[in-house]
Amino acid sequence: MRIVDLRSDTVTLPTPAMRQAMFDAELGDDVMGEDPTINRLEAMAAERLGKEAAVYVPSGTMANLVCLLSHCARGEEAIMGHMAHTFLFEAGGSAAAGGIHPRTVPNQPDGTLDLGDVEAAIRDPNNPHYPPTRLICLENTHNRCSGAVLTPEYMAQVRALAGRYGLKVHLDGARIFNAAIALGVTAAEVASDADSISFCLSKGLSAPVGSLVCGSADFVRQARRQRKLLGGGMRQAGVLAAAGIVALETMVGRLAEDHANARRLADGLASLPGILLDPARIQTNIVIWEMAPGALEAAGFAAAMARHGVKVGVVAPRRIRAVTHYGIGADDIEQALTAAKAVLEEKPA
Ligand code: TLP
Repeated sequence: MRIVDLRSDTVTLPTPAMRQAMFDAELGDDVMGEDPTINRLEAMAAERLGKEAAVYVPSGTMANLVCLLSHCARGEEAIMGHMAHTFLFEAGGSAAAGGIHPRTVPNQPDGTLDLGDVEAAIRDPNNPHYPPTRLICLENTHNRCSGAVLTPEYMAQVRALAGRYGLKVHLDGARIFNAAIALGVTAAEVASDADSISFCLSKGLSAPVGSLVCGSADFVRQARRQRKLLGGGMRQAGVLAAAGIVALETMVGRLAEDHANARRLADGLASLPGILLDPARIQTNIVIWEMAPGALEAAGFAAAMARHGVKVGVVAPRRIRAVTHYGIGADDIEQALTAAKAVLEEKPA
């Protein structure tokens, strides 16, 4: 049976061109600034994101942590959504490694933070009872909000608010190219109102390893120090960065296929009794839905789907996530829909 793995776009494997580029990569000691392949990838990333500089790090988690550590000192506060990846899924790294106080405000279903909520969360800097607010963190696309896209107009409003209070803006752009493709703008436009951006090569772009942190030259100098502190200086890692260069050169445009497949999946699932999903909300490659009251719980549904060769992720007792990516075609979406229909029919009335 063919296995259709929709658990995450992190499961993507490098393309043959990436493997060849890895084999051929020119290498050096990156901690000494001498890996030509990493230097090239960093220059490309900075150019694509419209920033002065970039630094290559091992993971999206480290990319966000390096940014938070560069912006905030111990005891300072970072505002973020209650469903932000930085808050939910990074092992509390900003607090554990940086003593940074995360202050959550509710994520709206479209991934935004209400500007009134953000403003109300900003502390009075003259009151010694409070940790000083330093940073506002956004996520685009928003993982737990079903791949929702923040618009450049919204980002500009957050930037203006941050500017009024002297705060910085960090963008977790793990899937920034999905956002750019969905909006029909460049990644630089999506990133233009952020002081720092992290983005991943090893999700929809299919490289095996690595993320980039982008920002001003000064910011990236600090980020490089934080990367070293965290043990992320990787020496001859150009062997990995080579795949990242191929990813940026060849894998961005095709993300539109993943978005079309996600929409097809969402349309099909929404028509099944037992699944609660508004397909119009699916803008990129992440489809999250609720199991209706009376239908199987998420864990039971995911286990039954796996018996039909389709892997999905359980994100809450009644909530499931499926992510489309390189290697998943229209046939696989059909297999997933056929499996879902069969599983829902299997359930005794
Ligand atoms: N997300 C993973 C899991 O950790 C949930 C996934 O399968 O989606 N920011 C965002 C928005 C992310 O979705 C992720 C990974 C990261 C950061 C962290 O990237 P990695 O896994 O490279 O540390």
